[in-house]
Amino acid sequence: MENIIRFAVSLPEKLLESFDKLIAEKNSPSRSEAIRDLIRAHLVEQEWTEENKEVVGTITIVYDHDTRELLDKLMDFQHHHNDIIVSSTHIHLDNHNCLEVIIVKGKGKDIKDMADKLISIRGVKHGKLTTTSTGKKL
Ligand code: NI
Repeated sequence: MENIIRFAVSLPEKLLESFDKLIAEKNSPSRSEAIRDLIRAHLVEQEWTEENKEVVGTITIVYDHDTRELLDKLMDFQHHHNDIIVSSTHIHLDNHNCLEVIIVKGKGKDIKDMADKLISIRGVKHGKLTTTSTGKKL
């Protein structure tokens, strides 16, 4: 079991009030858990800016499969990035719209560049990269 260290934090009263309000809205079980989550979020954000750190994430895209040549383009694109793409899942939302979740692993900058290119392919209606961590340093 990991050692837990207690430390005191001094904050302006107003800032603490705002924080407590946020904690209540987010249903966080305690200030400690909320602060741990904030620290982890900050560390993950930092990992994505480091050059040699391996990070993981997901790219979610929504597109109309009737758009001309789009399926071929998306397939081609994913084959060309098989060093980053670990897996993908496709679901058919309705008669036209598809949702795809692509799991990625690699260097933050490579993933961000790849996600930007993928999301900007003509016919992709919406796309979003979610950045997270391998969890090793958290
Ligand atoms: Ni589909």
